[in-house]
Amino acid sequence: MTDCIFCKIVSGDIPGDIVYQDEDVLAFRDLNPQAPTHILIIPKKHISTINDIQPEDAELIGKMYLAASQIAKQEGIAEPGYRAVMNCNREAGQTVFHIHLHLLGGRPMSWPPG
Ligand code: DGP
Repeated sequence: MTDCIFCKIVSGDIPGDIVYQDEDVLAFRDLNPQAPTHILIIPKKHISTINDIQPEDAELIGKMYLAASQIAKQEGIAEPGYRAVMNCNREAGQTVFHIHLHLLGGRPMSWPPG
């Protein structure tokens, strides 16, 4: 997608503070962090929202969570705990329409979220 910010980070057209990547998944620090650790984990393939995930994407979505687990260990937040959350559409607060798993940690989290 030519007008997608996260596709531009995948292609290198926009810089990202990259903490992890493999063939299918990229992870970089959020520009506007909401916790001491705030990393976005995205598929390199453009998928706009959770609603657009197809059955053939199942392995890819699993790889995003495997990356989350690995990055959490790297960042030292695996044992104390972290949140991995994906917003879908307007009412959930999605602002970038390329799916991304927010990995948040380094402080206590409240529940339910606002
Ligand atoms: P969401 O509201 O769930 O769509 O989250 C979008 C996140 O993306 C938000 O926390 C800010 C972050 N973000 C937006 N533009 C950029 C960017 O160009 N670079 C980085 N690193 N993060 C961005």
